Amino acid sequence: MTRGRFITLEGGEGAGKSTLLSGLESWLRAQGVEPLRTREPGGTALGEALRALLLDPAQAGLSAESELLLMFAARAELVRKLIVPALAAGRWVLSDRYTDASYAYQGGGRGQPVARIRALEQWAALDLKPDRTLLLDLPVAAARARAAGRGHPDRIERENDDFFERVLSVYRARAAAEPQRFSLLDASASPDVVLAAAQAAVQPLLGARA
Ligand code: Z5A
Repeated sequence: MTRGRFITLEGGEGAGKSTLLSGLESWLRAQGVEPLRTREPGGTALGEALRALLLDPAQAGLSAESELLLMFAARAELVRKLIVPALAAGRWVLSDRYTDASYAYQGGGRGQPVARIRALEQWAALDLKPDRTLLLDLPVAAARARAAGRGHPDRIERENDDFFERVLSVYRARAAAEPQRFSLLDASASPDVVLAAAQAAVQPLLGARA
């Protein structure tokens, strides 16, 4: 059995990940691939419960350490219960965010040490890396404008622009450091153009199927 492919989407708030995931999912189906779609934090019963807690504005005082550990608690479940079994069964997995988000938000945004996040990635997430990561790159002001139309901001969306600038700069640095895994997509383009760029980035993985 050929192992499935693991594709993750990353970017700041409102960068268009959900929109792109839907387009990518339909396109993959048309290519004969039935992907499993999931999201982080979330994707399992425990993960979704932790997501609700993590995004709840009532948890405004949550420490950066607790936030990091809860993100990885959700991820430990998702990796073991869903992602690894699916990949082993030959399925493709599409995830709306994954470990890069912890480096960007808890590392860049909250200032948690990279070495601590790396240790959690190795232990809690089994050091599982995506085959391809699509980074939706969008300036913070544009992301803010998109998010503004959505009503009640969650706990993390309430952070200030400096926080999101740090998040974006870590994402960009990670993409520059691992160009073989990351594809940087201009998220200010129209959804069709973003989807076409994502298809071009994923196409080589289709060709590599046995
Ligand atoms: N988080 C963390 O801190 N650490 C971690 O390890 C993980 C996560 C895994 C929840 O993530 C929060 O968890 C997130 C990071 C943190 N907090 N923040 N901020 P999330 O992914 O669920 O939340 P989000 O980043 O706010 O994503 P979102 O709200 O789902 O947005 P999106 O999926 O990127 O965008 P969208 O819903 O597809 O589009 C947003 C709007 O823009 C919508 O009106 C679209 O119609 C429009 N749109 C989409 N694409 C376009 C284009 N190309 N042009 C114009 N308009 C567009």
